[in-house]
Amino acid sequence: MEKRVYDVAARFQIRQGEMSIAPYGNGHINDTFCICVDVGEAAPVRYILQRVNRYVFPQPENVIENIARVTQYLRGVIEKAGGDPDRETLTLVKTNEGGDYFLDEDNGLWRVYLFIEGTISRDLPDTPELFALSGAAFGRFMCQLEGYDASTLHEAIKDFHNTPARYGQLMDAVFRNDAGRLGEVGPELAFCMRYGEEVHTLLRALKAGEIPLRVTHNDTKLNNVLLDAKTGEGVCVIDLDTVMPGLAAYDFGDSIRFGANTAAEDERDLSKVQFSMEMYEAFVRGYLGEAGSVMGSRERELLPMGAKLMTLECGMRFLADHLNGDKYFKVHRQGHNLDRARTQFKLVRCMEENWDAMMEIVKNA
Ligand code: ADP
Ligand code: GN1
Ligand code: MG
Repeated sequence: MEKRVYDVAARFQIRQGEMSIAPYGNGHINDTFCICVDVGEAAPVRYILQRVNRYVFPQPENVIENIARVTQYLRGVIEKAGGDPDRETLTLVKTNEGGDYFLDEDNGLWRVYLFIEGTISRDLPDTPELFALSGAAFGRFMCQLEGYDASTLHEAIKDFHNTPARYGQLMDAVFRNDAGRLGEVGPELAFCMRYGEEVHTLLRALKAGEIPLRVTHNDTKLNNVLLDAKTGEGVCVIDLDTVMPGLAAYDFGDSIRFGANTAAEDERDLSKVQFSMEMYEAFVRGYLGEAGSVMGSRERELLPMGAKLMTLECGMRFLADHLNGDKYFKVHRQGHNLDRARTQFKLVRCMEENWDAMMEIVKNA
């Protein structure tokens, strides 16, 4: 590991002892490392060290401020409920100067979290039961933030889940054709263009006052919730970089697009990419079991639309990044973002084939 990562770790108030640092996790955005400190006890003490992605978050200081505020609030909620705040929410470890982040000589912004031990993070749900438990965790997270004052939050990424704006960004990428890849994406682009009207559905419902703006997570994929390694219960919702005002339907939808896919997000063999109604049903059960009581009937009714639009939106973002030359999402092979976009569009088609059943499950939950 680069010496520099060790130098950065030394800037934080972490336990003393022999230290090893290695890359960690499968996030697409930040550079994540696990710090392991041998403190002479049976188990090492671990931390998560991250360099926040400055291309994605142009003002990472604002992101840290949001996280410091939200986690402080969550600690209070968790304590009141008799829980363990060190385990049930993220804890920022202070720098030696008492700050929440360290800026390196290249203006890279680093932070450290306590490592939440005894948990697992999954890239595919093992069973419907585990997926239901992750649904419960995200539903609970939204309820925990019900009383939080949204006006204290910075907009970490402008128009993050504004599906019409994402559609517009894709069209901009097409016109610029920066990476010269436009010739490869004809069918995918034609697919997106069928949705020029439908992309407005949720934001129009918000504008019409049919559904509320809430404080939401905005990145609810399965590997952003840590589950108890023994019981599978959701322990802690992580990756709080995008906690901002948003829609329940988009949070619901992001979990579905990731976890009800029978294959990986970047699967090349599209015959393996199917929409699992069993996983969908399980997530609805877990999510509404926690959040259902605070949601209105129109808000519930629009959950399937959240799944479809979020999947389309994510596909459009992958496709736009492919056209822009892979600047946003981390890629590990040629055409990686295009492969990801294709799985999302296949899933949108599968959801449309299952639409009536998707609506019915939410109605009867
Ligand atoms: P990204 O924004 O790049 O997705 P994340 O914050 O989600 O970064 O972190 C990447 C991965 O690191 C997570 O999916 C999870 O597996 C692991 N992780 C992050 N924070 C913690 C933590 N506090 N304790 C244990 N594991 C963590
Ligand atoms: C990114 O950070 P990560 O890997 O959990 C992205 C999400 C996408 C997701 C697609 C800040 O999530 O919006 O849905 O990749 N996060 C950001 O896998 O853009
Ligand atoms: Mg993540």
